[in-house]
Amino acid sequence: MSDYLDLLPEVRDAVRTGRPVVALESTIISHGMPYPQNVETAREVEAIIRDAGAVPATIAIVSGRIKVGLSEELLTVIGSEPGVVKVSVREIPVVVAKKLHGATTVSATMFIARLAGIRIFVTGGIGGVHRNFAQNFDISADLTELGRTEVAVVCAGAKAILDLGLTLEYLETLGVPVLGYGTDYFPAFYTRSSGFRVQHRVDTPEEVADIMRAQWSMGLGGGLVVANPIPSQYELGGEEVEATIRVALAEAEEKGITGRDVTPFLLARLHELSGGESLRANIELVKNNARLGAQIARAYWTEAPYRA
Ligand code: PSU
Ligand code: MN
Repeated sequence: MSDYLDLLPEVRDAVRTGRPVVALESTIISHGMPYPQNVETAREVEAIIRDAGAVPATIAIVSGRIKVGLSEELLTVIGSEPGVVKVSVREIPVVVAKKLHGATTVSATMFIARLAGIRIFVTGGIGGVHRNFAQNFDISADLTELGRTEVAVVCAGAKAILDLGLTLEYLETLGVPVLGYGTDYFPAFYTRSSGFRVQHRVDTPEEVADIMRAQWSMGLGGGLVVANPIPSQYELGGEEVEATIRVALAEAEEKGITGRDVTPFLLARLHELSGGESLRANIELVKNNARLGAQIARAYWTEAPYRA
């Protein structure tokens, strides 16, 4: 594993001694938000995790080396250089062997976090089953990875650019627990509720940590989704969001955008069409998730009997 991974010393020490560590993805930085707000947000999110008593570990690939924990300098490289590849699990071996720069999605970040011994990962929203699935067959590799990799993913649900009903169905098929944090409904990223119920509600970080321990110590594999709604003061209007999404989806179709370019295209258009409103919401929900992720990491590592 050390053939490919570079852990920052702080991250390595924390993992070795069983102190709380929180993984962070980098596609959200490179392909999910514009520069320079992306790098600024990434730094602030790391600071929030630190203030809450955990060690942040932003994950990315730099010149083919898998970095677990990024220096400020590398964070800026990933956030500003144009040639950074969006890396889901299937791109990891290619980007490593070709010694390219890569920003990891939820799926790739989960895989690498697990390899490094990290069990909690904070992001904005997970990928899922796309709308019009019967035609495009587009299901994010994030879901596959949630089905097989033992990492808890703290997110604000999944964006309404997706088919959230089908996304929840598919998570059920894969055996992935979906926990509503302080809510009975699956959040829709910019809005607090998608209208779809989650099966289980939790209200404290300790409850989440107990479920993680129960799942993994009995040998049930796979991840968990901790769905944490955007704070209400930052929530956008559901109908406006839906109208904007429809415009962006029609444009994507017209331009023939497919594969891994779909999500970044839609996100960028939403930011533009909403005049920056959606970007602000996006930033605030990630920060909110970072606070919760650090609390869960502390609850998990203080009494975790099970080590990576
Ligand atoms: N959802 C967001 N913002 C993002 C992403 C998802 O609200 O930036 C990114 C994440 O990195 C996620 C990826 O893992 O998009 C999913 O891409 P795809 O739909 O191509 O699997
Ligand atoms: Mn896809």
